[in-house]
Amino acid sequence: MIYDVIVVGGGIAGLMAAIEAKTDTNKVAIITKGNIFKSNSSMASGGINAVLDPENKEGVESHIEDTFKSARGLGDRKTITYMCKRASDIISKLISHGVEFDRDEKGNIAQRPFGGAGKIRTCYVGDKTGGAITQALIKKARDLGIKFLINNYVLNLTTHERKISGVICLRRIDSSVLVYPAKSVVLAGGGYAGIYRGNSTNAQDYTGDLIAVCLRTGLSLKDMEFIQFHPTGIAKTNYLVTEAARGEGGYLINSNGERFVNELDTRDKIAKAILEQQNNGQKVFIDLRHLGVEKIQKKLPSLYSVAFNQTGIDISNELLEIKPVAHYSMGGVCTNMVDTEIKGLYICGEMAANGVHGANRLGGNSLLEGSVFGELAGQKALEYSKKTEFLPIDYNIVIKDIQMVDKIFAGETSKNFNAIRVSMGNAMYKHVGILRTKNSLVKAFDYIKYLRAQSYSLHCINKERRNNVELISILELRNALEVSEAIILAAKKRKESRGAHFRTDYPEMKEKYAKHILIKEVKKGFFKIELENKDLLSKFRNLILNRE
Ligand code: MEZ
Repeated sequence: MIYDVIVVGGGIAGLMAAIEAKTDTNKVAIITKGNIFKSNSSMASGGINAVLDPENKEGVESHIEDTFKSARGLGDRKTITYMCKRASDIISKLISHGVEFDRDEKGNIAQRPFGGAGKIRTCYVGDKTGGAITQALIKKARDLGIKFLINNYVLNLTTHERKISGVICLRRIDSSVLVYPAKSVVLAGGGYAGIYRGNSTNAQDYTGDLIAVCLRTGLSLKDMEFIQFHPTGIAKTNYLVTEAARGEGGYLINSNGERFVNELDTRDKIAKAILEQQNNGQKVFIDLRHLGVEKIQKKLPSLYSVAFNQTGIDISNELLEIKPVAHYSMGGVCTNMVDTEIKGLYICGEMAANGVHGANRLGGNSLLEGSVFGELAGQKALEYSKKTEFLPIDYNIVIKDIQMVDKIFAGETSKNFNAIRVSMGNAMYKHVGILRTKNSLVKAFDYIKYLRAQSYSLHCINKERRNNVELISILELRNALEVSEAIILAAKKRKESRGAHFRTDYPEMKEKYAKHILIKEVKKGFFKIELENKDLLSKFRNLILNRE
């Protein structure tokens, strides 16, 4: 089957893109590697930021300013402005697609306070906002006749003269390598915070597969060192304690019962303050007892039941121990809004480094970014598909992918992919976590290099081709290790502290580093890493603009 537009990723950005790209006559498909209901978007529980009245110029301006300030000097004003101005219309569009936001007594959309925000602007559906939005969009996409190609793992992209021509996938059901030709492609495959396995809110397969695919396609990565640690994961299980818990009035306290931070500060500052408490031997808890059981059950019903089911704690009566956990990746593939250096290829959502979040993202801006830039990517992909033809598929890459899969099945191994995956997550959390030093980064680099070498001698122990979980895990692991190396290299290069990147050996923010770090794979396994030279980035932007 061939499709005019293929979207990879079933989170909010991918769904919005597919819906925008669909017409009565064209063919649009969404490819996902797993369960469509388990995207990371559905984990962003607390809400989506928007100034609802577009005439409220001052309100929109303050959203722009808060976002820009939070990005710590690495925000792109043009992209941020576009997103904040589009927010009100996006909320209306989501409502028309079936999202039922919570309302106040007067019937207006209710909003709650969120961290780093000068004004109250976070719209929500209880504490299941991301889940509610993605469910409505999945239904809308189905009604429009968008095809869901689930359980397809993207191996590579094919291009012809730097124009997109198709997507190469591994079909999980029988491990066969397939090519889906397309006139245009949108990538919205999520971020890479799942690399911090065992220390992350992300679903465990959010480990940057498509980011590695983009590296292999010759695209540049940007801001890879900026991993957002959400201040509050349940200490026992890493499950997200939504920021809405603090937005609704929850406190953070230590073992002495003392509050030690402004709970509505930005996430980078709160996560660091919590870690400092823990390093001083304190445990840290979220205290919601004063909110009362009625408010908790109304505003935070999922947290109430999850906390009880996972830990036996009744949050209306007891303290819940928390710890910071990897939650979001600010870095990703370098884009200009949604455009890339490859014609017909658009990138949006968490995997795009479009400059909206810079060094630190505001809570509630991820669902907004996903929907706004998903919408734009879908519109652009549709327009492009109308004026182009299907282009030749590069079968050299397809053959190499078939050979790679056969090789993983053919050999024997004594190594265990799961042990390597767990070691990777622990090493990244320990050495490339909230606090970093040159020594910790060098240690992490050597270790990841070692694991990377090991990963190339991994083979499937189970040789059955139907639904082989091992095969996907090995491929994911190789990608994750490649992305880990990029994170560490960028973190080593940034000899300062800024936003979510804190170097204890360079605790100050430095003017010299008010720049992005760009990474490109120059040959298999070798990265070129450079501090952005303004000309370089504007050259890249011009390249894209001149094409249009
Ligand atoms: O934007 C987010 O990451 C978000 C809303 C998370 C949350 O705490 O609920």
